[in-house]
Amino acid sequence: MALDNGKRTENGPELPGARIGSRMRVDSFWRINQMKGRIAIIATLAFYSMVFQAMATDTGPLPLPLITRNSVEVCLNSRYSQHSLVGTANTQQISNVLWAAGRVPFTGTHRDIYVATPTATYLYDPSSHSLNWYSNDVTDDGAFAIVHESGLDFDTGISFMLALLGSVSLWQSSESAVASCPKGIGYTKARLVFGVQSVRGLTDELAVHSSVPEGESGWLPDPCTTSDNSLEEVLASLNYVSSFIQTNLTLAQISQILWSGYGCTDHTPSGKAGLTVPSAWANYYLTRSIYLANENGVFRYHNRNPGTSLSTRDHRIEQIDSSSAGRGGKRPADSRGRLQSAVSGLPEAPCYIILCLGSSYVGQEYALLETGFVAGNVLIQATAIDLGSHFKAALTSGERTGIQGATNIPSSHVPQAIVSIGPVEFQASISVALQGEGRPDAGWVVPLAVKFFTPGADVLNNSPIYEFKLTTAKSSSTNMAVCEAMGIAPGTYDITVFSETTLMNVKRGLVISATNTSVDLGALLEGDATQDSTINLNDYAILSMCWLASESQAEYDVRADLDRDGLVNTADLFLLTANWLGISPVEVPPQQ
Ligand SMILES: [Ca+2]
Repeated sequence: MALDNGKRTENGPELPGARIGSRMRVDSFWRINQMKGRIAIIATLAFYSMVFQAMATDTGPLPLPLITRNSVEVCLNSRYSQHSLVGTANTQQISNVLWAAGRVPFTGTHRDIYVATPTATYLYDPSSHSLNWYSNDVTDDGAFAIVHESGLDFDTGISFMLALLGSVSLWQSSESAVASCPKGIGYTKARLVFGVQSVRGLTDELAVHSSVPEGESGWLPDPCTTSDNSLEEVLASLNYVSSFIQTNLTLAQISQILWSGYGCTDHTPSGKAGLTVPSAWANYYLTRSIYLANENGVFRYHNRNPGTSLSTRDHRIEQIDSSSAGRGGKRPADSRGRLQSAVSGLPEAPCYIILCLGSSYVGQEYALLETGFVAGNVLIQATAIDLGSHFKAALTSGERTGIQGATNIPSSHVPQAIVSIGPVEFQASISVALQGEGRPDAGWVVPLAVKFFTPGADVLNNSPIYEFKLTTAKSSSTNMAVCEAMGIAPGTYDITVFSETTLMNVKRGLVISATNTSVDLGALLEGDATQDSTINLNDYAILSMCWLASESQAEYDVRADLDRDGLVNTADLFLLTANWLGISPVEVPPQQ
């Protein structure tokens, strides 16, 4: 939907004219983002630092976003809306909020982010973190406002949610506090209004515990309200992915995800128990209509007890069975395969959260915005605990009924979006040094067996968790043989590596926690031609059988050509004798 050709109204500024500015295609946007690991945070922020040292005046670059060190969890727990917004914002405050708004994915074809200030309205460019003048319309409410095109409510909700968390994070920083409220009544565009004013401050006080006794069906452990992550660093590398490791979530992970999405805080607006998301008029449109589908079945999330009273708090799940939908016949508990069949483009994931609205709320802007709020929180919380998320919105009517049929969700609860959640497939860049001074470039291309074990494993006898048969390439920058191991779940591993004629190296206690972790597995010791884990007379026998043979001759045996230069000679003998009586595995010192 294009922006209206509107003019300034009595209620607030319009964004006249056709939409302008850059649009990123969803595909390329996320292909780029998937490549960014946590390592890229430093590079990203350093880039901003170098390019945007100058403070913005009215257009141009914004300052580098401030890193507050406040955790995702404490910001979620502390969030609340203030409705009377005043004060004057500086560019640093606007920078942090807009940067957060622009970091998050969108499910439609485009998204433009505008900011209305007391001076003018600007179009924000997330790729360069800068402002372009758009119109002379000014905000008539608060210090500034983020404005999104109407009709893109789910995507707007995601962006607004992360933007306002970015403002909450400033509550404990070198900047003055920034309060917020999603507004829009009387406006033709969705807007999130900010004020610079006093706030309650951050709190890690947990307001809710499961009403179900521990260990019983429906019980959820207490969510964490603190962590050592930093909201801005998590935002810098959001795990928005469409490929997951099919490992089921723990109950602690499920508890944390559900609480982040729609859990209670200790804020009490209008006598109602506040949540991690804002809700227009404290209506809480998704009450009792958030469902979780995992290996054990389908569950409804309850944040109220008893019933739906909005003044109450709870944190539990209730299993949905065939009777809840008024349908005959019991379906198998695990609905995930049926969901994948029912919804086009739904990734295979170990866990789905289905965001529904009651029939009477369907199509209402504020209800739809709220589904985006929930999705945004789930994405940032999942990232903070090393999980990834994916959104599927704009469901067709066929997909909606298909979801209801697959899960036994009541027909009065209309699915609006599905959030897929699971461990992210991480990648390890493996590098080893190869022996042999005369090794030609082609000799750096060798087969490499790489195995990942649970820490403390007997790596010669235990079964690995992952096993890769890779081929190396020569890295000209490091003079190492390198290769990539893909699809690893985050965790701590003992990693082994060996090639056709080398002993096995092992490096223990390696933490795979970023989307691309570099692992230096040391120098592989040459000479184990027989691959019996020791370098001895058996290996010498193979070498002596083809002594002085070149690769064009029939007696040449590649297993004796340790430096891969096409000739079995003294260079190979020296390598064998240098490593004489060596035994696998060779322990490589822990990574620094
Ligand atoms: Ca050789």
